[in-house]
Amino acid sequence: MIAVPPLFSPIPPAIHPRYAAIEAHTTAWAEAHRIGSAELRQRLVRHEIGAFASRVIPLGCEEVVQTLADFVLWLFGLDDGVCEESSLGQRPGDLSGALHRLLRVAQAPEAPLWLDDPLANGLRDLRRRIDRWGTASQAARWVGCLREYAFSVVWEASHRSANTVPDLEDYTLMRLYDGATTVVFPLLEMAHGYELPQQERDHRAVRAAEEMASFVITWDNDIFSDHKERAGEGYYLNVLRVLEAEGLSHDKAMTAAIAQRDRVLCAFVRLVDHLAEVGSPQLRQYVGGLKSFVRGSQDWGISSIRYTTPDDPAGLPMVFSDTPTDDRPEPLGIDAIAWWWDVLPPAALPAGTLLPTQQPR
Ligand code: 3E9
Ligand code: MG
Ligand code: MG
Ligand code: MG
Ligand code: MG
Repeated sequence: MIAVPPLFSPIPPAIHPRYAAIEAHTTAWAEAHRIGSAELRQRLVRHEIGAFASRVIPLGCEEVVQTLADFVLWLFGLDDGVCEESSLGQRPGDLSGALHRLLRVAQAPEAPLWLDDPLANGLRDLRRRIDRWGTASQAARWVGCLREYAFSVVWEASHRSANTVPDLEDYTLMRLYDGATTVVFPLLEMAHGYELPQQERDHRAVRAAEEMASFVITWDNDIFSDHKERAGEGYYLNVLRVLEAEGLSHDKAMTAAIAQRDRVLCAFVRLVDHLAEVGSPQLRQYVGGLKSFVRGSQDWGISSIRYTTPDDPAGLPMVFSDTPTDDRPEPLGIDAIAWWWDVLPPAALPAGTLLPTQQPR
């Protein structure tokens, strides 16, 4: 076991005060909807998914936090139960069909489709609650995000079926979607009862901020879940495995992955702080939501027994660090995401730097 050092996080932690009630309701929801096999469900309800949602949305409407918690449990029912642990996950074509049927339920919850399928029924319930708390366009965006998640897990399944590991370029692209981060974004708005103006939603700087959040959240997941994933029986895929396949030792892969997420996290904070200054009040709230999503995932990632695995301890850190291991302001050298650095505001001058007109004579 190689211990994970404390990772850099400049974002303060927070948790919704109703987290215990939310946790209990999510357990009851999973039982009522029979999400996953009895064995998987028994594992999932111990992973503090209610606390996770409560950290992601610490100040929002309780019903939306509850919807997020139930949705994340549902996502693990799908990602663990269908994509990673079932034979469907080895058959990308068939998996694609199964996901298309689920997407139809999300899109047309009123149609009596697949009424004997627990995942379909759970998704139907989630869609009804999204309609209740969100606008029509937020619900449509949620379905669209679910579709991009589905598309990327089919790509992952093709690597699983061939027992291959993608290169870093392909993996980065896949991971922007297969960590199910984009499906959470519409709930960040719904929890606070606002809608981002269309021009801002589609602005490339806002898209860059969302993608940077996805990158940090999934790289952090890869680092914290590596122990659990490596110890599992089947195929696994995370950034450490990708970097090891490119020739790095486990140690060097860990250092490299941490440096990558540190650099993106530095860029993310610089970008969202700038957007909060120049954007609408809604955008200011939205980037606050992205920050809470990043920090909430970090706090849950180091504490949930899903990752700490007490019977075979993962050696995860108990705290976060104030200093990045790498804060270089240049792109990472991954072509698909190099454009993120084009939308960054100019780097702040280091404290104490004199402007040219202030030079002492
Ligand atoms: C994550 O990747 C898979 C998602 C379906 C997990 C659902 C969680 C979220 C939407 C919240 C944010 C995302 C995270 C925590 C990555 P993976 O590596 O299969 O997750 P695992 O927990 O097995 O490491
Ligand atoms: Mg997965
Ligand atoms: Mg997984
Ligand atoms: Mg509504
Ligand atoms: Mg993982």
